[in-house]
Amino acid sequence: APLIRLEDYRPSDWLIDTVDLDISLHPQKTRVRALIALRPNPEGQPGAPLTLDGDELALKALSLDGKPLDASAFTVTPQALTIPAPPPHDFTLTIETEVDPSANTKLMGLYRSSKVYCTQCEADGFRRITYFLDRPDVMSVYTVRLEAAKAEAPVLLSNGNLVATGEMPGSDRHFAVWHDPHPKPAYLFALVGGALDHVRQDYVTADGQKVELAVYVEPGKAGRAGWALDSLVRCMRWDEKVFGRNYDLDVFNVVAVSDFNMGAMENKGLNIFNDKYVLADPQTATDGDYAAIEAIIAHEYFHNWTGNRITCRDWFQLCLKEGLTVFRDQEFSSDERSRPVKRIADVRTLRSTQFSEDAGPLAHPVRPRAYKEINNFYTPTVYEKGAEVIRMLKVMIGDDAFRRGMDLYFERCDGTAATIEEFLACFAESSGQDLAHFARWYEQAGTPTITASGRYDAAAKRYTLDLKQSTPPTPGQAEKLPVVLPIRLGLVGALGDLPLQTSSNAYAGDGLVVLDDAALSITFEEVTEAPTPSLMRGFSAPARLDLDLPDAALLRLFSTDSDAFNRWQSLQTIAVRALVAAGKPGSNQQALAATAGALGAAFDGFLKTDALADPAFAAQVLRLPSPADIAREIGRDVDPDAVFAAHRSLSAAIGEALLGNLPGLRAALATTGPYRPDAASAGRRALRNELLGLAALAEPAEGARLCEEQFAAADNLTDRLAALAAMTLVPGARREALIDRFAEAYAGEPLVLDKWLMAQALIPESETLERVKRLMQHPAFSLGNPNRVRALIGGFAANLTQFNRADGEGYGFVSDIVIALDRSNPQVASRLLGSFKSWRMLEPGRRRLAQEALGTVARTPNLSRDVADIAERALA
Ligand code: DPP
Ligand code: ZN
Repeated sequence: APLIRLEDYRPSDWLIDTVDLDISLHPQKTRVRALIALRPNPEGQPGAPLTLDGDELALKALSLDGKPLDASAFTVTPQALTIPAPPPHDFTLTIETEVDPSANTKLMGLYRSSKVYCTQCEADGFRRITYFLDRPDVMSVYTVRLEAAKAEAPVLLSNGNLVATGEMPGSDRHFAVWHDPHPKPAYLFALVGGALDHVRQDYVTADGQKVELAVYVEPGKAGRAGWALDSLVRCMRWDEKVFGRNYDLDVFNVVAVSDFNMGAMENKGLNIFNDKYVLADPQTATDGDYAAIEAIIAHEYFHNWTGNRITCRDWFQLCLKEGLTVFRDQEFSSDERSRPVKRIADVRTLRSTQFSEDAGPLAHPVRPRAYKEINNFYTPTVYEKGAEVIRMLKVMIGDDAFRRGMDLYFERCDGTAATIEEFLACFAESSGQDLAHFARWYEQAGTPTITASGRYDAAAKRYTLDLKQSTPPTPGQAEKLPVVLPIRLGLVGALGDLPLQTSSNAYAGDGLVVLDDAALSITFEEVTEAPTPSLMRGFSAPARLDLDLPDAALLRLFSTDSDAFNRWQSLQTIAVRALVAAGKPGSNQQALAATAGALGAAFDGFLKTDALADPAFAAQVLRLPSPADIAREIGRDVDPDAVFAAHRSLSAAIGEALLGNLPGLRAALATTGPYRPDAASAGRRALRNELLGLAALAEPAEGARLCEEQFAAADNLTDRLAALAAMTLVPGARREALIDRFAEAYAGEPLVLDKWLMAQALIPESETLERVKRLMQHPAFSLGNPNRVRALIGGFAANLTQFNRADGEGYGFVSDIVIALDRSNPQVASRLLGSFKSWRMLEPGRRRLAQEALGTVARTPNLSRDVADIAERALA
């Protein structure tokens, strides 16, 4: 496949001002008639040929300005329809194609999911519906007529506003016409047709426009759509208040479908969702699901401005909409819930997904410079690191300049397909700062390490902080330059933060130091006692911090730091340090016992005093970094079994230290009354269930009894699933019995059974591979449904010890599935292959076996571009 490069970008030679689609839905033979109005682009090449993209299309008819086009006037290949000598002026094309939605297992373009017609066009699915200039900088006004059998598709939806509906006389068919006045790229086109129930609500925007909101779901599931609708109303108000953004159509529809490659899609006025991120009731969704639905509903809604009204010039600019929109949804959730707890959760995700990507062969800049398959760049780097870059920008220029920059961006770029340069120019202007150096965050891959050390001169009352930065090489970028690192900091004394006084240029005030060179020394004056530095408060940059504080100083930060994030980080750092040391082969386990003692005592004291004041925070404090986090920190010659054993032993020892406290605390944390999904109630459940997991490790028999009791007594899925998860830590007949009870209780609930599949796939025991193979035969599993595959196979691939079995069987199993799945759904297959991204950090035996499995994939004939690209880059 050819490499597509940012530097080769050229404007389209042709533009399409309007698109009239007439789509007659049929399970196997859907007819699409597209009338497109073409115009030479003044910025393009005059007299250029017209090449329309296409993929797996059957062309049925083609006319130009209403007259059938002679066969000699155009050519059709599998990927394109070309008119070599088009008229040198405006003209129309009428293109008729036929597509088979039932045969579309790639879930790109038009397909059927449980009898519902739906579409997915980002990044390049529209070319699977009709021939088109399928690129985001071609923006058109769409009018869409949909026609279908009434019984099969009583509901017919597309983008924009509904302008007409009617029956087809003398037939069982009906139609609906939708018009979207906002020009948009083809990737935002959508349609839905099917028998669906819905819930609805009226909304009035801040500028007085009435909007009909609706959430459509499978028949019988309307009772589970309320939370999504409620979240939608809240995020619409929030965007008005915080970003001054109002909605701009008469309707806003959300549709849940059960077969979906991604989480959700922001099609203009018609968001289509993976049903996992819409459906919720206390019996079938966990607290985590409620929070995720709220966040993703908001994310897709926020795209209406950051993505749709202002879209991307080309796919290299993907982070322009994704990083920014993730930042916006994170801010929304922070305002709706607890800001520090949200930050901690987001940083956990960033480290586990993005830092690991950055450390391996699939590392790439936030704005990639080249790609073979754009679908492989919907990554944690583009999304999560992209959001971190926006967050740093806000820290650097301040809240006011950030808001004015956003306003300027909305004003200046509305209705355009924009670039990162245009975005940054708005903030350079609003802040008066030169952001040229800051822009390096978009170009340079890899996670910087900040190395810090401090010296206190008691006589001079002077504290000097030495800071250095370095970024390791990544594929294609051997040499790294310094990036702009905003470091929020404080100097913590016995009674809390000390005043900061310095004359350094790097000090921006308000506890912010900017490290933009390779090294920096900064001296604080009038420091009246030996301080403990608290660096990277709130995780002010997506970097690693290397600061050698003794455990006693970290424990002091835990009790006195004013920054909640660093309070949490302090104990995590103690745990990481001990686990990294103990997880290396042949290491000394003595140190681990000392750490278990120190952490156990800290947790115990914390739980006895202020944990109940903020249980959600306490749950985060008690949750150790995962074994995968430790493996990544070790970074080379990793033995997953040794890492896991160290982790197990520390967790169990901490559990033992807390045992005396457990019953009383769990009783005090029990929620009363019916289940409510709010953050405070969820926090109590989270801490209570964290303690359950520790109990299961520390005292398996008693832990198992508690799990059984909690499973039987619970009135909600959160507590029942937590009981199952804790029970999976305790091998034996009681575990198998609870697994069976769970399956019986939730038979007929595919989304709940996904969690059941995943909980089993994650069991860290050598029998798990056989169990997973057995579960593939279970009626709850299907290789054709992305959610099922991600739960069972994706779950197994995330199982550190079992995916990385020393005999290589885990690799062989997953790579075989990747090869099989690639024939039906390349996107899901290539995501799964991404599980190999950390193979180079393993010890030599596993490294060789993982490399062989990747090689087997790479040598398979007729691979999709998606899978071939990942295999090739992973091996490079
Ligand atoms: N639907 C995906 C998202 O919102 C891709 N745009 O991130
Ligand atoms: Zn998005």
